[in-house]
Amino acid sequence: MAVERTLMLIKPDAVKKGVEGKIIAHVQEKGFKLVALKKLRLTKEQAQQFYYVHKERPFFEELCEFMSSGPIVAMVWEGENAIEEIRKIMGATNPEEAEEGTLRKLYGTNIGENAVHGSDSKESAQFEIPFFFSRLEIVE
Ligand code: IDP
Repeated sequence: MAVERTLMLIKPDAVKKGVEGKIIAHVQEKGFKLVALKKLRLTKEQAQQFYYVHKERPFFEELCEFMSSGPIVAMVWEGENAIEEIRKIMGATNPEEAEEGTLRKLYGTNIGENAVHGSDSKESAQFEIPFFFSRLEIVE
């Protein structure tokens, strides 16, 4: 299996709850390596650019409002099959449907405010990582 990099965000709801450290520790304990990290606040326009693939979906406006409503934490994680594995660690989109022990079950609020984002494919990781980080900000 290939070593991959994936982008993960800790969304504003989880930052407000103060669980950034717990989320980072959880992913580290699963064996992944943190190679980039920053805290920032997106403007609504930046959130729209980041989520442009969802622009036709009914929740797009709500999602971009939420994602720009407060600070987030952006991270790049590295490891074997990282894209798919980190999606498993996150759990289902709706925290009510997420498996016990997943990040969304543990820390999510509802289907929109669901604590974390993770790239869902190699193509999305290739767009999402450089959206937040320059090459110099990713530690080899
Ligand atoms: P994912 O984050 O699990 O990949 P997507 O369906 O790609 O889920 O949706 C992207 C994000 O949009 C979700 O993480 C969630 O924050 C938000 N979202 C998805 N479905 C809804 C909804 O029905 N209402 C409000 N927000 C939603």
